[in-house]
Amino acid sequence: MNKRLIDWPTFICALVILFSVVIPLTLFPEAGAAVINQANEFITGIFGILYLLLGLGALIFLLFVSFSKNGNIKLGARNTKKEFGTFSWAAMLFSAGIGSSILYWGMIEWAYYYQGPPFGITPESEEAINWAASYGMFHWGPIAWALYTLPALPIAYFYYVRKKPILKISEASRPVIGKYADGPLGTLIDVLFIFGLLGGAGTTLALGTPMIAEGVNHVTGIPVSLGMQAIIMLVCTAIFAASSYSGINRGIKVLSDLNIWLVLFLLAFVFIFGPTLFISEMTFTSLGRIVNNIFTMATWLEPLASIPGYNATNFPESWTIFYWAWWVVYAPFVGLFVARISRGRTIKEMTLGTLIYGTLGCVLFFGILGNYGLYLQLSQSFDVIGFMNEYGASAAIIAILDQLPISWFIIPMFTILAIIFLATTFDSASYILAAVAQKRLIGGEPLRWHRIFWAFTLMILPMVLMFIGGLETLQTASIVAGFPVIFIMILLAWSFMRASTEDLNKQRDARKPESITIDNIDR
Ligand code: NM2
Repeated sequence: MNKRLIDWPTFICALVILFSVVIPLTLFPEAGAAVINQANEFITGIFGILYLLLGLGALIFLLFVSFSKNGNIKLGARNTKKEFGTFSWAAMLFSAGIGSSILYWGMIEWAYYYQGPPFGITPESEEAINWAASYGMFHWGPIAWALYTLPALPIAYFYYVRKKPILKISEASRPVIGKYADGPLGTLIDVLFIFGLLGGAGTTLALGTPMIAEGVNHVTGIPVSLGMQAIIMLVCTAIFAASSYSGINRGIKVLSDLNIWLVLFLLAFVFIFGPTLFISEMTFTSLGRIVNNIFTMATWLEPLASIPGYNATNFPESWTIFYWAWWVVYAPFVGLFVARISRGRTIKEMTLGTLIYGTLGCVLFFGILGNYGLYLQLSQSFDVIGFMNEYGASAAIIAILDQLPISWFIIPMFTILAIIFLATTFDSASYILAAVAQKRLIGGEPLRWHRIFWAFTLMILPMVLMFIGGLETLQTASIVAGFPVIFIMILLAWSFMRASTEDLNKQRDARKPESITIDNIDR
């Protein structure tokens, strides 16, 4: 246990902030929940526009970079081969960036939009149905993936082009903040990132645990209780802690592969044994609707909501802003991960690949799982909405699956898949948290005990909140914990542009063939 390797200021500050949230929430649960809800309303109400600007800005920025000179920079020397084939690369980035929440929202998000559509549309009307099938894909679409990809640019650039083994957000900000990266400002950036990720993980667990619990209940008959959910959380933690402990090339990779095969099976099964034609047509039509309306959807803030007497839907705050905040808190972590697996690709390949494969993957989930549930509702084979309003979303998800053939097999498989999906996100998250709270890595990896430490720390807040009955409060933790990460995102984009443009200019002026950028331009 090499204590000198730990970056103590970052480590301690992150824990102090975590406990300064956990302890008051434990002692004063109701007042604590009220404060969190107010902070949440304040941030989404006043600063919602910042999130939407960031989302749209990130997508435009990435498209601009991809087709600029900077996009041709290769991550590695000119003759470096791609470290991973495109299939495993896409599989790994998808498994790390997407957790069990896609099973939850992919299955049930449409039901919320169907009952509470945007743009003042009448609930449960045909128009509401069309938007219900499209909005989920939009919230998991190109803008969301642009938020994930943006931090990968500076990180990958420093790692492979400037050849500094950086696994810290503060380091990736160095071209802009200079030597302050080594002082309190650098620590603050890393701590805010850690805190944001803990909040994002809280949202994931607050949604995932009850769903897994419903699955376990369906299979074993054990009633869903606090104790049972606590055991589920602990089992999940043990799995991802073990995977993180064994490292990227073993546990993390094995789980990712398993994850992708199980997912492909589930999606193919629902597609073939569900309403194949309806699923295909609805997915295709929804894609067209998104392309047609992307700017309307990406900028809709319901400005009339502030006019007295207006019947506000709060749709932007509850959905688009909430989602962008959630993607933002995970983004630096996914950026670190994507950067790490992208050796041998150009910036353009990495960027467009993440945007395209990420979006496609999510379209498959929402298109197949979501439209299956929607079909059950519309064809009146099963009243999903009635069931959900009575028993809750998690139970409704399992009940939808129960309508499939061989559901005795599909439901346990879905439950195991949810656990693995959660684990493949959290194992890489604890790995990256350990890397960020360390001064340097040994053999390119953070210390093992340190990874385990963060695996269990990820679980503390959700566990405490579950016992005091605040799991629902935690669903919006991403918003409150992640607000400062907006500024870190801007810093990272700026940092990449500054460093890569500086190098390209230097190379142009010096015309030295051996300069790093020449070596890294893919021609
Ligand atoms: N995102 C993709 O819970 C999870 O699936 C992790 C969630 C940010 C909405 C990521």
